[in-house]
Amino acid sequence: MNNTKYLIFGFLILTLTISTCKSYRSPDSDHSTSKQPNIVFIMADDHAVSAISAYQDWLAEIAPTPNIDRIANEGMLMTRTFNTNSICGPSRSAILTGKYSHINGFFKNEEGGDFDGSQMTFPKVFQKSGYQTAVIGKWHLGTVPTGFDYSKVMINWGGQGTYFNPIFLENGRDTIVEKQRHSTAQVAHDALKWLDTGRDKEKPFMLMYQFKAPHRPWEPAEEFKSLFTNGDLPHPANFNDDYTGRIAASEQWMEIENHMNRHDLKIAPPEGLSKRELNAYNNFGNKGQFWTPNDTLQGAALKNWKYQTYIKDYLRCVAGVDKAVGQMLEYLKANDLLDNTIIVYTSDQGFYLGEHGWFDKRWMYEESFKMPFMIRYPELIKPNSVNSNLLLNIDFAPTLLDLAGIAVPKDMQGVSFKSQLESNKKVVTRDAVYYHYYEFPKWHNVQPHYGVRTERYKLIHYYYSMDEWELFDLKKDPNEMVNLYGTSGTDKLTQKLKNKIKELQVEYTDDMSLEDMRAMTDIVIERVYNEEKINKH
Ligand code: SGN
Ligand code: CA
Repeated sequence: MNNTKYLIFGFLILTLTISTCKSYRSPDSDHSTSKQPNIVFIMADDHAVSAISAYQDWLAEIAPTPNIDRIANEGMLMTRTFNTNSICGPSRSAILTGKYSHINGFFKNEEGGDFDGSQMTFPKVFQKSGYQTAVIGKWHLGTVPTGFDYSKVMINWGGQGTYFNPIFLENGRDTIVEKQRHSTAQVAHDALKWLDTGRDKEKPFMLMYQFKAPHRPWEPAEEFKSLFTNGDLPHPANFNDDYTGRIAASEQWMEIENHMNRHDLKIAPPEGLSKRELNAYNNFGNKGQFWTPNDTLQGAALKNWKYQTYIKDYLRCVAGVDKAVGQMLEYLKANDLLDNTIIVYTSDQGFYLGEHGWFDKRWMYEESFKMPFMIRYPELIKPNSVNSNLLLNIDFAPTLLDLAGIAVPKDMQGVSFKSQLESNKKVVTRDAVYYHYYEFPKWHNVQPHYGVRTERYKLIHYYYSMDEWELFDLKKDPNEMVNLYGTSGTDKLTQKLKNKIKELQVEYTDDMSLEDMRAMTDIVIERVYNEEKINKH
């Protein structure tokens, strides 16, 4: 580590120490425990807004999600919820702590170390306030979950978990290989079991119900494989983006046409390969190596074949999640818990379903920056409500605590949007949201960048090994194809947005030098969870 890295590290540790030293108040004494709402926080992995029919986006008719939609139809649909760093672990850490990545310390998925579970998180606050807490399913934060009365989280494949034979760690002690069910069905089974027999029914509960699906490599359960077998699905509008005027975008490795591997697209490997050969066979394509399943399939036809294989498997995985959400809603209803339970549906971030020709996430472009978010709580929220204010994943923690009548720790950077759920109340809303992504070059060669998004405009700075800016008018160019940065008549607007970035960087204490930001990308700290270590036990 050079001096800069030490400095950043010292800064992170100091921040974490300060934040964990602050105390929080217990719930209002007149707020009787029995009346406190339960929470079911449902989170999928990489579930794009466009693949949820409640959003009425371009896939709505083709791939309906009736169970997930119920949460929105009977509650409120948020149309402008964004994350602070569009990648799994960092988004999950931001959700748990209510703080940006540079404060909670988990800013990269790869080689950025593990989540510091000793810091304050919203499940811990619920637990200290008398709630029964549990996390079941995907965790992906390395260290053992803290703040939960019960945990059963996937730990294989670097904490990603697998669709089949996933390995779970139960209560930080027991390793269990689940061979009977697909990962989504297993998580559903375990969550319902905990609700039914695992918890103390005298206390309110806060359950985090978290799926691996529909994450890469998009392996649906057998029962969903018959979906979408009648012909091709449509392409998104900017499927054939050529990245003109956007240098960072032209350098990524996440094109459906050029960077999907054989395993992604379910090409059966030849028999008799060694483990090493099998890996090489499966991963072929990741770095742009050309392959085709059939010598006559080339060019646009090959790109379309890859896209169809991908999108169909992705949507079949979504169908599995939708079913699991339905099972949860049915359980709550059958057990008279539906109306006193706040139900949230979200995803750690969005995803590209062919927009810009891509899969994966990471960018501050809308498809990955945006998170689905919907919330059902009839006590407060009218059915079919829609909220288009600018919200962030760091707001989830304060909002859920606030809804339960629990004081929000003062050092959380997010703000409660409880008042926005009560439609008759005047609310103060943000005029801009701030974003910062650090991981590079793994896995998809996406330049570290930060930026700001207002209702209408977005300004992004790619700063790691280039110095490039992008400016978009989201009203005129919702697909973010035309970079207006440096074009005539945009100087004033650009300056205004740059000032806003500075203002938010100061507000969130992310106002370090570019050199220090680059040093964060360069940090190498080994992760805890990996299969080899688990196998040694
Ligand atoms: C894996 C995937 C990547 C993906 C990261 C992060 N490759 O490494 O495509 O970007 O996870 O995903 S894979 O070949 O192993 O599937 S995240 O959800 O954990 O952020
Ligand atoms: Ca994810």
